Amino acid sequence: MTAASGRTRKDAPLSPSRFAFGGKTKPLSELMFKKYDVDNNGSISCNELRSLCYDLGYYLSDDEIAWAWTVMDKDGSGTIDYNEFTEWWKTSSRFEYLKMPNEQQANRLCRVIEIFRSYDKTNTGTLDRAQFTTMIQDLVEEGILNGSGHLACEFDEIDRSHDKRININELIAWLINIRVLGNDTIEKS
Ligand SMILES: [Ca+2]
Ligand SMILES: [Ca+2]
Repeated sequence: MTAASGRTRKDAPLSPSRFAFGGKTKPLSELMFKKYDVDNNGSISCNELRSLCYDLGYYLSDDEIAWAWTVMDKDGSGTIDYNEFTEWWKTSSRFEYLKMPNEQQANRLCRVIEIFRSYDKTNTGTLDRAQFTTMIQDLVEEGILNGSGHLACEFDEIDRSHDKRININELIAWLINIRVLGNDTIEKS
C-alpha cells in the first residue's frame, strides 16, 4: 500500500507550476526569439543574430553572418521572422547548418546563381514560373539537379513569400531542403 502510493507520487507528472517560466510550456525557440529580439519589433536583425550565436559559443564574422542570414531568411523578405527562426532552431545541428559553404559547394552555388541570373533579364532578383521552370531544366542538364525527383518540384512550395516569383533566398532554401546544398550533403554524393 505504502509502496504503491509512493510509486504513484513519484511517477505523477509535475504540476505545471513546477516548471520554469511560470508554468507556461513555451517552446525554447519562442523564448530565444523574444530574448534576442531586443528592439521587440517581431523580427531578428543581423546584430541580434550575431549576438545570439556569440552567446551560444559561435562567433560569426561579417561574411559568416551574411551567409547565415541568407540561409535563415528563407523567403528573402530581408527580415528573419518568428517562423523562420523556429524552423532554423529546430534543425538538428543548427550551427552546422549556418556554416559557410565549402569550396565545392561554393562553386556549385556560384553556378546556380549564374544560371538564375541568366534568366533574370530585367534584374529583379526573381524569376516567374515559366523562367523558373526553364532554369530547373538547365540545372538538370548541368547535373546539379536530377531529372526525375527534382523536376517534380512544387513551385508554390518553393515560393515561400507567395508572390508568384522565386527569389534567390527561396531557391537556396529549397536547394538546402532537397540536400543539393548543405554541409553534410555534397561530400557524400
Ligand atoms: Ca524572412
Ligand atoms: Ca517568392
